[in-house]
Amino acid sequence: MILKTLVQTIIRKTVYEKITSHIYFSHSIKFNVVCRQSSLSTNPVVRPTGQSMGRGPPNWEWHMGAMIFGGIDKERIQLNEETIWTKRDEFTDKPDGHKYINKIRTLLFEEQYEEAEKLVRRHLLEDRMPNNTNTYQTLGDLHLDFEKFEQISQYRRQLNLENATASVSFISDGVHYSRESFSSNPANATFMKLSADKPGRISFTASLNRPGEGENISVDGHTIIMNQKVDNKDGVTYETRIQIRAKGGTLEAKDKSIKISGAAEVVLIQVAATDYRGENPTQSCKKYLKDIAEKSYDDLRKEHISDYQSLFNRVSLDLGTSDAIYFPVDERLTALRKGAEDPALFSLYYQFGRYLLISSSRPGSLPANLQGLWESTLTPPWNADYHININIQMNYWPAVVTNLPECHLPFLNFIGQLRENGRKTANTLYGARGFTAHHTTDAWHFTTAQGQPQWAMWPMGAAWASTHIWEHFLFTRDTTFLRNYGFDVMKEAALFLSDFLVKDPETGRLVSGPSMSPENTFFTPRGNRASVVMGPSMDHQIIHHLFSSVIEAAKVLNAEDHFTRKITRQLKQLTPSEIGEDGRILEWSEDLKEAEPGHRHMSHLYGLYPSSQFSWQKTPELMEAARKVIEKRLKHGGGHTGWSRAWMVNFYARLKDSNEAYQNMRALLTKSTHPNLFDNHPPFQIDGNFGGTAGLTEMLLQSHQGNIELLPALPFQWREGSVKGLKARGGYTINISWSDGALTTAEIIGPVDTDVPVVYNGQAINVTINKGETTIILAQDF
Ligand code: FUC
Repeated sequence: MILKTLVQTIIRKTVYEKITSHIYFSHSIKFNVVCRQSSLSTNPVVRPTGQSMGRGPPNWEWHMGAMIFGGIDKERIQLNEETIWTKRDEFTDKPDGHKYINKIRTLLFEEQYEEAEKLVRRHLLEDRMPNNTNTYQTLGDLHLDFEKFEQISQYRRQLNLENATASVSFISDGVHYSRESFSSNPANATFMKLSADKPGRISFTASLNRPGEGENISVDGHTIIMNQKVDNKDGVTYETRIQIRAKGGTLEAKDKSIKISGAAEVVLIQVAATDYRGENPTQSCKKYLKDIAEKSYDDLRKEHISDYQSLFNRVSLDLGTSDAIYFPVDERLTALRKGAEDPALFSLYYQFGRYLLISSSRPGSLPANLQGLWESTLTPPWNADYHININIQMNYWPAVVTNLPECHLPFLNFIGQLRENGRKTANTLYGARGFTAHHTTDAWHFTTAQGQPQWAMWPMGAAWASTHIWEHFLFTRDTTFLRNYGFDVMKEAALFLSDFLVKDPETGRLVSGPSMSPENTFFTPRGNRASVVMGPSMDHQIIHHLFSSVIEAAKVLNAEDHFTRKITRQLKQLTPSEIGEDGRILEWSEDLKEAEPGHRHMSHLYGLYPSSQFSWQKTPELMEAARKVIEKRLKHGGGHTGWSRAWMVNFYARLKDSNEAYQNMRALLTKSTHPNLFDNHPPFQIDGNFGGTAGLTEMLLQSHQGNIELLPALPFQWREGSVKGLKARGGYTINISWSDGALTTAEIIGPVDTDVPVVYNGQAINVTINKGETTIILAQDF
């Protein structure tokens, strides 16, 4: 279980408007999110198993989080456990889909889009509304009710990213009160210590609640217990326990709460578990509490910090500083909106993204969902599920480049778990082998096509996700992982694509379909809006990425066979990305008129990022055409969701346009970021945080063209700085320093003896790396 502590201003606008919250990071507390008044949050808890999936099945672990609101008289601690999922619905593939596939294809080739879509709805898509699927939910709230504090001063609420602890402190009637919270991965528990600098001053009533139906709440000695089956249907059964350790004072157990009076210090310990993986939640909770029964708060805190820092400290980033660091985060964001420069706010945002990933994705846990795991309601937007047509992939873009490969594993493992259902879906809907998944899934791994054609008719989710396995290998060179797990998954995803491709009767090339370009629509020749086509560009770019990855992986593992030879041939016949009359990359294989030119998805630029099929060296015309796509999208209001804006940053970094990359990074912070730095889709959706962290990395280091490129898109606003510990493909660790906007030194540490081309400012040099040694490169070497 992980525990990290994240201070969050309330995301819900109505609530936010009631409070004036200030969160800031200052120079002395460079990585603190600090607020002056109420309303924040804490976060998750994960337990790493230390196992690579290639070395056997992972031990399942629980993963919890919390959000600390920081109220003075009333403290609310909103609790999360990553496996709290409803299970209302089973998803079933339409049974006769495969019988209609060829008919649908023929209609699409004949440009009879309307008729094709009718058949798609009737025979391929399970019809349901987007918010009518299974849902990830909050665990509930721990409430601390204090007697009224008088004469409050020096209120401060902060999240310290360097040690993943949240704190609230203030002075009342001359007494200094503080509350410190963290979620501990090694301890499988969330802690809050309440203290005061005068004895006997801690008095409050602790209670639990959940906005669900009929929760069972009871008190057993010093412990409050709450449990229930979520949704009263087939959802998981959960339990949470709050154990109270008090120094001095008295504890009075009530029916459903505990009253603490006159204590010198109180430590609250929260544990939680569900039966998602078959365990008995009560037994699990008791075990977690028993395992830490002999440990002191200080020891547990040390253990937590050391666990967290073993990941967090791998990367340090300095983009320069300014007086802004002495102000709260919300004021800094406001100042940024008004045009101020604040380089340290970008490095803070960057490390916040790493903090969030460490806190929501550890080996053995479920992957980070649309809210990471910090969902505060029973009815989250899009069910806080796993959208696999951009969102979950973006969650994992920063994982390997920012030196957190362990945090990538939950996603990589999850892809493999889609296979069982995905095989059935591939066969039933398309008559194909291999496995497939559509635009979204959940903790129960459904893979069927459900909803409207505009988002659902897209069997590319598993394929895109599977490319992450190869990217993981490129950065880690973990051949065991590839051999024992990754290769099989990639190959099976590619098998589906291989069967799914058909020859376009007009061009003779291979095209994919029925499919669509997430989630855009076009006007048909009859003037209607439609989305389903043969050959959307993104499909072909994903297929190119996955097929090339499988072929390369087979070379690494010496596992070339009939299938890899087949996809090598198919790759050559695949329809390439093409440029339309207006100079933009075509989104669909025909030059169709998009209904929403400012659409948030820019799927046909997949080849620019996250894939690397477009480059200035090899395909400059596609790079120019990609730029034109972005410009048109932006001109028509694109980039309006957090993740869309974050994708822009990555695109511009790949285009090596430092100014546009920076301006879009600024826009991400000024237009799509809550005062606590959570991404604002709107509403809160965590992908933009992760996409922003990935994009910033991409501005400083790239390694997708067979070389290591230093500072490919460094904006002049970050003219003094350094970064340490980034990862490049090939398994290199890279440190870079710059001054006055220009490289000063770079250090490369490689896992093997080799030569590697290093590029800076358009100049390439060949650098010899000795395994494990640091090779220093100076600006004058270029
Ligand atoms: C995709 C996006 C939406 C949203 C949803 C969760 O469908 O198009 O903007 O992010 O996922």
